[in-house]
Amino acid sequence: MSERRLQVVVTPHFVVRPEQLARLAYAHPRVDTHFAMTREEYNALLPKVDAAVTGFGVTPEQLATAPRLRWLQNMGAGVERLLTPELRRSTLIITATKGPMGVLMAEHVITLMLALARDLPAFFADQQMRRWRRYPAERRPALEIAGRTILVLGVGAVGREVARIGKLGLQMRVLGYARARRDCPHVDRYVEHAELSAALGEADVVSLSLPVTSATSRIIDAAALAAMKPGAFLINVARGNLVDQDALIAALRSGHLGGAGLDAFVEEPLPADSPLWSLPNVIITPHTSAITDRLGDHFVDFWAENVRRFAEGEPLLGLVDKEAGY
Ligand code: OXD
Repeated sequence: MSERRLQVVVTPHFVVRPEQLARLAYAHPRVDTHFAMTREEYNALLPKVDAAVTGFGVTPEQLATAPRLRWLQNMGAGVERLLTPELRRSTLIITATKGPMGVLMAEHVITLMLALARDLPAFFADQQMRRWRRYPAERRPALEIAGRTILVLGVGAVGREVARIGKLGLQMRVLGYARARRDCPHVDRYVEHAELSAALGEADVVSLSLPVTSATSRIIDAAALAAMKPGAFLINVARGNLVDQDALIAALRSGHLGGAGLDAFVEEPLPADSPLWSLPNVIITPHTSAITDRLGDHFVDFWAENVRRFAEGEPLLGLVDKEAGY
């Protein structure tokens, strides 16, 4: 008797070219892949499929009318928007694209850190003016990174790579803050929640690579910012809501923080009237820390491997703990 064929719907993603996406059609011989180019096509297909590789998510109404649906592969890493109360309560398996972005995003963290350390924004401003200034009196000296301390909040796929490059490449001392896995060989010391304030005071650079959950929302609040070492840098490539943005602006304006490298904001796109745009010690990138020339390939390889595993009944990659929220 032949086994039932599995039906999977796949939605578009802006970094994945159609020919890359098409590779999913060959993920497994027993899987029929349906590409839904519009939300309407997706809505029409959802009741007929076993799984969805989706950027659209599933509404409670769709969940009620999709009897075959067993697995949802989120296209990105963060699932805070996808995880509706109904999905949390459902028996659906949810996976996120955890892992492939680790190195890419870590490269962005390191770029922002070094750019702040060397005060590249000031040099770019001079370059715009065709101005050759080696040591203007008002400019702080470049910060030497070797031997400095980085505190990595969230030692998952991204944080591990930040720790690795920081430790092995830049000779930094690495502190790690992680809820569960504490096995990164490049972290010199893991800190408990109760030690976080003290660790913030030890770090020259604080880098956020945490998911946003009820436990981590505004983990960098006014008190945490006040606990940071004077002149330290904050790097955020994760989610804007990890930080009290108004308190951050105040800490940057007062000079308590030396600078911030921000790829994630409370409101995105960052509104044109946000004071962050005009702070000289801030580098802004528009939620692009993972977007490289190879991201589309990484995504498709990950999703195709999970489709294969789904068809073979093997454990899926990037499993989301619905209780924990990531
Ligand atoms: C993600 C993101 O969650 O793009 O993947 O931020």
